Amino acid sequence: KAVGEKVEEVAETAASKAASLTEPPIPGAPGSEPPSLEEPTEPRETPPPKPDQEQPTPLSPTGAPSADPPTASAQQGAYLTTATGVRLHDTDHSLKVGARGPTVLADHHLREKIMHFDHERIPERVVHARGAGAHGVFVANGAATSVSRAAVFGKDVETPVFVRFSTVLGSRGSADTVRDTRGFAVKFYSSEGNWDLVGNNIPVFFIQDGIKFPDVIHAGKPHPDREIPQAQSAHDTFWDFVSLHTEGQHHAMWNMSDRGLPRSYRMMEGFGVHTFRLVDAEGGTTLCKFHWKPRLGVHSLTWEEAQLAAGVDPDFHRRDLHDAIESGAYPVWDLGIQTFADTPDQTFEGIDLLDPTKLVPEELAPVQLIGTMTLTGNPTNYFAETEQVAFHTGHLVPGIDGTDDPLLMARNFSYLDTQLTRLAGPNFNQIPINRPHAPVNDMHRDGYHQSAVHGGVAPYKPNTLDGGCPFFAGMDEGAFVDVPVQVPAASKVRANPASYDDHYSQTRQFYRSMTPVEQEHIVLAYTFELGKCYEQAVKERQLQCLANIDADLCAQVATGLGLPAPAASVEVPDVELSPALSQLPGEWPPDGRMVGIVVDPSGDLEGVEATRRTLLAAGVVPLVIAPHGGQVEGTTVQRTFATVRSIELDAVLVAGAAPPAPDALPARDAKAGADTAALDPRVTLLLEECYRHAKVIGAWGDGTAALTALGLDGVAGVVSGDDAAGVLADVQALMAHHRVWERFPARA
Ligand code: HDD
Repeated sequence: KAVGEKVEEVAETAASKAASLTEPPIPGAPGSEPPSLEEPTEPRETPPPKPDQEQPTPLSPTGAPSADPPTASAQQGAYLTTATGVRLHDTDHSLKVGARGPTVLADHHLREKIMHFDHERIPERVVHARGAGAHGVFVANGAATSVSRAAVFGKDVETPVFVRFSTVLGSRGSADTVRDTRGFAVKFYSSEGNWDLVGNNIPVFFIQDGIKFPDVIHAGKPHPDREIPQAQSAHDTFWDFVSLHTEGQHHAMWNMSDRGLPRSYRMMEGFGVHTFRLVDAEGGTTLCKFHWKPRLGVHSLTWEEAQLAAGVDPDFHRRDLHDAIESGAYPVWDLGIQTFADTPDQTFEGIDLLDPTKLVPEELAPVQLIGTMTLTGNPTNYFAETEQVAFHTGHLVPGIDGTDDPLLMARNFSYLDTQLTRLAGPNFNQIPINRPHAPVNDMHRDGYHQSAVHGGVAPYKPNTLDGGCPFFAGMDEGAFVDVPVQVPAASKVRANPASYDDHYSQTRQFYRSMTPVEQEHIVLAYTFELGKCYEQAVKERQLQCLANIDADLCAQVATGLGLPAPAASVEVPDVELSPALSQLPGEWPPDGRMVGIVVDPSGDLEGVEATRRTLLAAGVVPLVIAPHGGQVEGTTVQRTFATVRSIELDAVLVAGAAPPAPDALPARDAKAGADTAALDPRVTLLLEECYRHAKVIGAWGDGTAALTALGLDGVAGVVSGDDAAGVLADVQALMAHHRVWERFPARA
């Protein structure tokens, strides 16, 4: 047909369509029903499906339904293709004029492959860039239903979760075991939409007002002129900041304690930090703080272990989490809440609940357990899940609300904003890992990376054209209805409440609540960090802060720095100690712990097998260690001296005999007075380090000679005996305490 004819045809079709749309009667036409001024209350017919809004329905990248789950839909079909689905027969050779080139510009596959590679990296998170993720499930015990109507807290309700643990200061490729705060962010894919609990392993924060966040982070990040040091606070700008903004002293104290060096992500507490507001079914409100309690107890590395791990195994925490989940030693945390009456002053026992630099001691407000989280799955693809997951403090569900904590308010702005750059546009909630499992029917449209093909024509309300869809929900249909909280009339000011001025009483409370060995670690940490500062004025100002916290702490650090200890410069109210702040003492299950077993062909290999079986049955991972890989008389070797280091082990056993010194390696005395000439020096190093790091050491049969040679007989936490089973039983009992605390000079 001629073009003119076609145009005519299209115009006719459009006219007849328009005519058909006028039936039934045109509103307002003579004889028709009077027009309705109301938006319809029910859809006239089911609105067309909106592909991104039917989570988790699998979709192909074009928005068409797909048989594959969303995360797998990236790879379909058996053949290698271009990004547009054209099958390829070669991907190793660019298209050239003859085998020696030149390469031709017409090679689309080459250009597409290189273009995509060139753009694989996205900006790393401005903080918390280094992280590890895992999938799991949260099961509520129902205890919170009296204070919150959130479906996620309903008795026995199971909610899928994705968790991301992280360090704060380091870049994405930095070491895991640096001294730093750890992020503990949990995304609950609840039936009422996503709830993100974006917390840390420390219950207080550096600053009281989010407007200072860029400042504290700039102070903690590497110096801009040299871009060092990486991933740590041991430098001038950090200590300059916290000694001037003394509200940061409390958080810094936690960082200097063993909490700054977790043994594993599985052994960290988590805290929501802010006070949140729970809303019950009748609209009643309760203030609360969230706590994650690890079933394995809180456990930390020693400073030397942390430093060794940063070199020997920079992925220490990521590996630990992955291996534990892979081996079925699923990490478990109980979620708990401290609750407080929602009084107008929002304080509890004199503690300002809106001040994020303050905690509420558990002795004053016990943590009530409301559910359990178990991590059961590793990510399939780190970029797709761990890197692209986007948390946000504003992702709340009905029954859980925020408060006016000025830090939280700034966070509510920041977490949305940052994703625009990091995930390149406003549609990041369509990325599979961020998609809610609840149905989504928002009225957002278009934007970069829009992957939905929205149906309907009226993304506004009220509307008649989409039959009034989407509809508003009431409380009964699970709507998030804002609590009408009273805000006292006041002038707009740039100021803090007077209660925010006390920067030291809880810092002192923390230090004085520690056991002697924990206090010793704190002293050493301050001494190290300030020893790394160049500026005398910074060291002196921080010593002044320490003097305000505790005179003895200040004196010890000052001695280490070779500086005079100042007297306190402010009056600090004394507060009751809180033993719950200490990580010690306690007994904990051994799941996923590592026990090294040093073997030699002349040793007790039957005993090794029995030991392995007993450990595996107890959920502990046995690692057979020998000078070479392969097998030792039929026993499979898992680590050689080249691939093991003490940091990996929670205890070490010498099985019947220790490998002797090989001719090729010169023997050396590792410990004064020890007679280690006959021992393989790598065994000496391993045992020496395990001794220094206060790990349980055991040996049986002739293996005990190695302990004698090292002068370890009769030392606390060193077990020797005739048979493997007896030694192992004692070793397991000692491991329940995490470390042999008596071995530290200060004693537990
Ligand atoms: Fe934050 C990431 C935790 C204060 C701004 N923060 C981030 C993550 C965690 C926290 C765990 C990593 C999330 C992930 O794994 O993707 N942040 C906290 C806690 C805070 C806190 C417990 C205080 C109680 N944060 C805070 C403030 C601001 C931010 C006051 C800004 C005003 N935080 C961000 C951010 C990040 C972030 C820039 C970087 C990447 C991201 O958000 O998604 O928006």
